Amino acid sequence: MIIKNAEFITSVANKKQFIVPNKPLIAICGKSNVGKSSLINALANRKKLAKTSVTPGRTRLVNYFDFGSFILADLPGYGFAKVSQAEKEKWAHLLEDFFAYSKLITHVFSLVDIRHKPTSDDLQMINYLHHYALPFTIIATKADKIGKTRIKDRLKEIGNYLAVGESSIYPVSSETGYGKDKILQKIESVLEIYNDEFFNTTDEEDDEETQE
Ligand SMILES: Nc1nc2c(ncn2[C@@H]2O[C@H](COP(=O)(O)OP(=O)(O)O)[C@@H](O)[C@H]2O)c(=O)[nH]1
Ligand SMILES: [Mg+2]
Repeated sequence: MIIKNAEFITSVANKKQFIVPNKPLIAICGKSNVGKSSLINALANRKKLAKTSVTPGRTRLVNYFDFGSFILADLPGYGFAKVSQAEKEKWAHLLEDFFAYSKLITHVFSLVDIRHKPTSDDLQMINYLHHYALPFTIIATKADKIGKTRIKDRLKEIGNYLAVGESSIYPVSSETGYGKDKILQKIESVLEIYNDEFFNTTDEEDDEETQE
């Protein structure tokens, strides 16, 4: 899959502004500074589509990007220590609101730093995803920061901690492009499932649901 002409759509600050997508929507979540914006830029082959930052914790908005055959939503990063409690709660609410509209979300990429043990916030995020029955994939970022021979061990540890199979964690480096192909393949399969479901939904099935 080749991405051409990815474009910024809009930034929103509350649930009233969430966009109702007419195509698959993939959300990207993870703590501040884990590399969400960098991954979006890497996937889009653009340097400055999503603003990356050296000062973490600045994005408290949901940023939407049009990738042609799907939409990417860059979610506000969590777990940034140096903000007030009130500010943290605002972010938490925005995230909760976002996931509560789970019907609008086709898939979630949940990012963790490959170098570190996932935080309790990361674990809570995975629990949210389970709670809302959202299909998700764990992506381990900044793979260039460790030796290639260490990648497998790191995935194993992260997988153990988050209770997901290590083979379903995707290592990536937005810096070198390592692992990007696998993520694009994953996106392709997510889009296929979406389209299959879309075309297989008949009126008959809808009727059955409303009678239950
Ligand atoms: N070496 C390396 N640095 C990265 C990678 N991804 C992100 N970074 C750096 O990590 C910092 C935070 O990245 P950003 O994408 O803004 O994180 P976000 O807060 O999750 O959106 C920036 O300084 C990036 O340059 C990566 O794959 N490799
Ligand atoms: Mg960002």
